[in-house]
Amino acid sequence: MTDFFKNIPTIKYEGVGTKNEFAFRHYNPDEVVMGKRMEEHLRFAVAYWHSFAWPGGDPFGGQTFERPWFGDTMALAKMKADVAFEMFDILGTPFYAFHDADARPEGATFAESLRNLEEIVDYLGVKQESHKAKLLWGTANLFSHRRWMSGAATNPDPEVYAYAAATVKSCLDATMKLGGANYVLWGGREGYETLLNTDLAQERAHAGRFLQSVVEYKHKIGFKGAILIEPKPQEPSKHQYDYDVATVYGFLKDFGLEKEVQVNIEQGHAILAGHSFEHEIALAAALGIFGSIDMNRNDYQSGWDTDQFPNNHAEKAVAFYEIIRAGGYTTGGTNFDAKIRRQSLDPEDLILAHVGGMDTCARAFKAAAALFEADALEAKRRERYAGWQGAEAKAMLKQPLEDVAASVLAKNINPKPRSGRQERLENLWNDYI
Ligand code: XLS
Ligand code: NI
Ligand code: NI
Repeated sequence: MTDFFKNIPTIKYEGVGTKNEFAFRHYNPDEVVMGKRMEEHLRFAVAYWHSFAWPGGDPFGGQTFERPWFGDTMALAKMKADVAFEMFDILGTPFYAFHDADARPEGATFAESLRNLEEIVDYLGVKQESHKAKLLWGTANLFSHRRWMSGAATNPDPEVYAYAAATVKSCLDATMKLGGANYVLWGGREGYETLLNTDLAQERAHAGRFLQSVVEYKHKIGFKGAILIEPKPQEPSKHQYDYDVATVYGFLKDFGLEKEVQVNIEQGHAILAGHSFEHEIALAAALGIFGSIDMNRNDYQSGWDTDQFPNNHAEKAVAFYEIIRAGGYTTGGTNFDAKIRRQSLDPEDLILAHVGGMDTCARAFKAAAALFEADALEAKRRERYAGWQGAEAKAMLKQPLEDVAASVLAKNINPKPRSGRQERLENLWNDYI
């Protein structure tokens, strides 16, 4: 036991009337909604990097947090893991997620980094046995160290490609050993700063081959989890090749991977790409590649990925509605890829940020589930497309263009426009929020 969270109680559900800051108002893990416990629906995960590795810097200033586990030794890495699992226990979160670089000190060579990773993975494995939290996903940090500055799999230097392959292999091995439900690839530097020095076609081909080899390796070792790509349009690169869900789908098709790889969709990334979170989820579901989400919120003015904790349940309800329509998570979950602000120095801030985020999601989820179960919106949607249920309409989709054209003359077709009823549907939403 460390004393980092001393005097902070385990968070319990007390309901909306409570004045206790250290309690859930909406998240009751055991409450059954749509035939399943909330905990199993939401599958919350804590992100190791924001809560335990990030020092509180921004582009104008460095470290603001002083944590007793900051430093480069294995002993400190283990203290970090101890504190992390204490936080998972306090929150009751069933999952966590981490990059290699969050959990182990960087070695002087790849071999040393690998040894450090293996040692911390063994340590995390022992922790998992005596605590509730399990691994939602593992991933490799292929963006922080200076070796990645010109990309990882898309680096012009073949040695960096090799180093990236070795790193991802080690992180897939680690994820498999810890029983991870997924493995995530986010291509932070898989893109370019300027086209003036970039062979875009070659870089894209390397990214495709790299991903194929990751999938091949997954099958070789028998990893049963899902491989997930996390789309993001830019930041840190000027342009990232995994721009958004639609771009990733085209990329997967190109390399024959659309049945092998799904997406991990992040709210802030959707906003940066000029989409809504719910659009990205709905599109991924429509394409059969919805996997998991990184839950956070972006500042709508700043133009970068601010990774704030969600606190607007009405906004998140629309996203959860799309997840429910998609059939919910299978291997995926709700990972808080969110960090407290750099002035939020106290251990309490770390806990209460997650409490608020979990409550926001639970409230959003319950509203979305109630609307879905009432079938109010879906009934209207079905009604809108009802014309396509007729045999003639279905047959038309098989006909050549000229036959469809001829039917307009033969039957004197003269369509009558109908209201899309947007405002009425928006009002309907408000009844549930
Ligand atoms: C950064 C990404 C990152 C991934 C994991 O913007 O969201 O945190 O989720 O590498
Ligand atoms: Ni993310
Ligand atoms: Ni992000």
